[in-house]
Amino acid sequence: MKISLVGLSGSGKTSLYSVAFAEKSAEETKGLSPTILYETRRHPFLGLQVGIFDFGGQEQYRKEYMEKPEIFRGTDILIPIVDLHDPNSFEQAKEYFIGLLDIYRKSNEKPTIFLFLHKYDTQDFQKELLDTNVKKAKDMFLDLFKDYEFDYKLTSIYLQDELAKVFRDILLSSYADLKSHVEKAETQLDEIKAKVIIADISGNVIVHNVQGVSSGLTLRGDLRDFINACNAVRENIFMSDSADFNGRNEDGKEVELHIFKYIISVLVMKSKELDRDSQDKLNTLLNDMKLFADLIISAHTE
Ligand SMILES: Nc1nc2c(ncn2[C@@H]2O[C@H](COP(=O)(O)OP(=O)(O)O)[C@@H](O)[C@H]2O)c(=O)[nH]1
Ligand SMILES: [Mg+2]
Repeated sequence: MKISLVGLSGSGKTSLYSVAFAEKSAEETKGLSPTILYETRRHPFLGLQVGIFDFGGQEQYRKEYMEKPEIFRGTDILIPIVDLHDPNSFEQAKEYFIGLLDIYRKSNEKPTIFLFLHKYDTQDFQKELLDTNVKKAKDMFLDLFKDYEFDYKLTSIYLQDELAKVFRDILLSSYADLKSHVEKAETQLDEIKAKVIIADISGNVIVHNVQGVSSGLTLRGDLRDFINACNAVRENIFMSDSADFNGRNEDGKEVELHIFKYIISVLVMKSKELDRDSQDKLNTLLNDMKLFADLIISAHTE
């Protein structure tokens, strides 16, 4: 699956990638240097290789791509980015996007489009101006993509958890039934009195009810290592596609890991025996995640 991030220089493409996928904090993006020509990164998600193409947006490069439209081809999801802090750039961004749509029209491609109205925050920026710019951007850009499967998002790297969810939902959008499972899991988690993290085997957090366990989509390193180690045992020693692991200490702290179909992991942390109701709900959740894993596998083999 190819995701292309496109936008003028400085609109925030590399920052978006870094914060959502590469464990960077928003502050750390301040020193990023402009992308030259374009950069490609691969990110595994639910067993798929997701390619992320970050196209440098400076004028000279934009010209080059327009002359070499092949590099945009095969995009499944196009993410045009508008910098809400820089309304003077809107007109130029619009021209750029129109040029891109022209390329897709000529090659008969119809990527799904998610427009990011980006830098939706008041970091060194006035609230009133932000609202004005959102309105202006909506007026200018929303009509542009009406022939496409289209949605827009207000995004900011300073809202890292929300941003991770935006990308998660975009990545899931290509699998019809998966999203409803994730939404169901989200409500189930609220009712279980234990800490639960649902992640894929590469450590992309899909749903959780614990603060501070992820940075963007990426699960904390120690927990990721734990999942990796258990996954190796599953594969090399158990030689089965699913397995459960359990650890506890004298104080009654417990960690439970369930791996389903070498793709989904559910990590449960508790400090005492769960009440009956929570345990029932956890069992329902685990069953549902098993199903979820089956669905992913069948989506891949389709
Ligand atoms: N306030 C704010 N600044 C951002 C946001 N995203 C990126 N930036 C800043 O915008 C500048 C340019 O970002 P960069 O990712 O290099 O843009 P690119 O040229 O499109 O790759 C950096 O100083 C970032 O810190 C955001 O959501 N909010
Ligand atoms: Mg860049």
